[in-house]
Amino acid sequence: MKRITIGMIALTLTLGVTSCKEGKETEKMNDVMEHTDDSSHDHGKHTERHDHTNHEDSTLMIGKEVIVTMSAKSGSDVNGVIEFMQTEEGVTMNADLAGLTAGTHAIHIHQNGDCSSDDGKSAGGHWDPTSEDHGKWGEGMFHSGDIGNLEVGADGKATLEFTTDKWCIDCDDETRNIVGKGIIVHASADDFKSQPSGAAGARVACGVIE
Ligand SMILES: [Cu+2]
Ligand SMILES: [Zn+2]
Repeated sequence: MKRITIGMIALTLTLGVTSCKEGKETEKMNDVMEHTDDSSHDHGKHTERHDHTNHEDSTLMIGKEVIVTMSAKSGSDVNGVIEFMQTEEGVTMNADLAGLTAGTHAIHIHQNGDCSSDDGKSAGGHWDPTSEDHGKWGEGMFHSGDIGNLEVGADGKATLEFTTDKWCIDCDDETRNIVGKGIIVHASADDFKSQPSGAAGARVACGVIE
């Protein structure tokens, strides 16, 4: 009996996840929820909250992952990978880089998914879908690509984990979709003030989010 119950819960969860991806399924689910609301007030409250989440994130692909291989630019030896994962909370970025000079290095998402030039300038300026000024993430105005700085030790390595709901992987909202953009690591630190890009110097690594 217990097993059957667990099985049914698992099935319900699976259906719930499917409806996150499909707008039509969400509509169907709304109908069911209205009905549930009539029959049981408490249960109705519970499902209402789920409905809200489903509606907002109807195009999010939970679990979708993009792995970006960074290429060295401007004569550097920088290498590594940056992984992006869509979760219900937003996108989590995990950067794992090596070959950097010790010190502070800016890292940003730039507007073009194009690393063809040797200086990385083919990636264009900072990704700024909401027309803000350059700045520090979470403080006043900042670009959606203004991740910040990496701290690099004597071994030339750096890791950074970063999560935000200002991004999505391949959703319908172009102010949040990071696919098709570039990611750049700079020779110097971002000062979080200078316009339009924080005076972070040469581009020492470039990757395409695709
Ligand atoms: Cu940059
Ligand atoms: Zn910026």
